Amino acid sequence: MALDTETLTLLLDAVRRFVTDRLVPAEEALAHTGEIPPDIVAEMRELGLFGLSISPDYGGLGLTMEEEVRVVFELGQTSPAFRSLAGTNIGIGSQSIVLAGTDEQRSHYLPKLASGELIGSFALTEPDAGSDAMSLRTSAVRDGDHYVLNGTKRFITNAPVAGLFSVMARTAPERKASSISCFLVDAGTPGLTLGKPDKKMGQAGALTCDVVFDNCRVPATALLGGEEGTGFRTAMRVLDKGRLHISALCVGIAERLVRDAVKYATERKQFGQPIAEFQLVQAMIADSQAELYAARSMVLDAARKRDRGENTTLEAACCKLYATEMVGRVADRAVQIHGGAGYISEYAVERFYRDVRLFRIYEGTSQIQQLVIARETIKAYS
Ligand code: COS
Repeated sequence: MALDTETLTLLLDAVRRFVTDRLVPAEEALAHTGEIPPDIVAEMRELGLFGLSISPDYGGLGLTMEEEVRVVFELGQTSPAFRSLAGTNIGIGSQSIVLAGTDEQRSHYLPKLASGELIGSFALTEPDAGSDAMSLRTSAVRDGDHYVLNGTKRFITNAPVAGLFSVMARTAPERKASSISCFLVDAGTPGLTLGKPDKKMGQAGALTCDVVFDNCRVPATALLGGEEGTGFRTAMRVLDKGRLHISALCVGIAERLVRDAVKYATERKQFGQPIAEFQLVQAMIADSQAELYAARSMVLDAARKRDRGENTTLEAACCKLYATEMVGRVADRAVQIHGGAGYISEYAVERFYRDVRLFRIYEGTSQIQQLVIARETIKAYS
C-alpha cells in the first residue's frame, strides 16, 4: 500500500465528507448548468483528487490501484460528472505519460496534471474508428524536427477544458499496432481546434467534443517516449487501468442507488404499509445488493492483482463488463422502486438512470469487453 491504514482512512473520510457535504447538494444545479462551480474545482484540487494515481515524485498521492478504487467507490456516490473532471487526470489523460513518457515529459506534465492546474485528455476515438481503434486515420508525418498532424478525434472527454491531449496518430500506413504513435499536444497549438460541446443523454457537466487537427505542427519531442510505434499498445495498457477505475465508479453509483431506493421504499406507503415490506420490492433490493457486492469484490480482487504487478487485461475487462451492466440494472430497479416518481426529475434516480448508460459504451463497449475476455480466456487454455 502507498498509504498507511490511518492515512488511507483519513483520506477516505475526507472524500466521503466532501461528497456528502459539497457534491451531493450541488448535483441538481450541475445537471441544469452543466458547469462545475470553480470553488468545488478548487476543493477537488486541495483534496488531491487530480493526482490520485500520479507518483509523489511529481506531486501526486501515488495511490495503489486498490487505494484508488476505494476512493472512487466514494466519488461514485454523487453525479459522475464531478468525477469526470478529475478522472482523466487520474486515468486516461495522464497514464500514457506515467507508463511510457520520457523523463522530460514526466517532469514537464505530471506535476501540473497532479495538481489539476492542467487537464489531460485522451484522444483515441475518431468518427470512423470507435471499437476498431486500430483503424484510426489521424496521421502524423515527420517533417524535419516536427510532426504534422491531420485528422479528427470524436467524443473526447474533457477536451473543452483540456490543456493537454494524448493523441493517438498513424505514423505508418499498415494496419498493425506498431503503425500508431502517441503525441502530447498542448491546447492552443496552431492547427488544433475544438468542435462544439456535444449534447448528451446524461452526465451534464462532463464535457466532450471533437478535436480537429489541421496541419497541426508539433515538435518531435512531443512524441510520447521519444519512440514511434508504441502508441496503440500504450493506449491499450492505459485502458486496462481505466476500465478498472470505471468499474469502481459503477460500484459507488450502485451503492448510492440502492441507498436511495431503500430510503424511498421505507418511506413510501401503499396498501397501508411501506413498500419495502412487500417481497416483490424486496426482491429488487436483494438482487441489486447482491450484484453490487459481486462487482465490488471483483474490482477489489482485480485491483490487488494489478498491485502485485500481474497482468489484469482479462480481469479489467471482466470488471468493466460486469460492473457497467450491473449498474444499469441497479439504476433500472431503482427507478422501478420509485414508481411514477422515478420517472420525474425531482428524484436523483431519474438522472442517474441516464448517467449510467454511458458506462456500457465508453472506454470499450460491453461487446469489446466480451471480445477481450474471450480472447484472453482462449489464450490461457489453449
Ligand atoms: N496491453 C498491452 N498490449 C495490448 C493490449 C493490452 N491490454 N491489448 C492489445 N495489445 C497489443 C497486442 O498484444 C498486439 O500487439 P502485437 O501487435 O505486438 O501482437 C497489439 O496490441 C494489437 O492488439 P490486437 O491484435 O488485440 O488488436 P485488435 O485490433 O484486434 O483489437 C481491441 C483490439 C478490440 C481490444 C481494441 O481495439 C479495443 O480495445 N477497442 C476498444 C477501444 C476503446 O476502448 N475505445 C474507447 C476509447 S477511450 S473513451
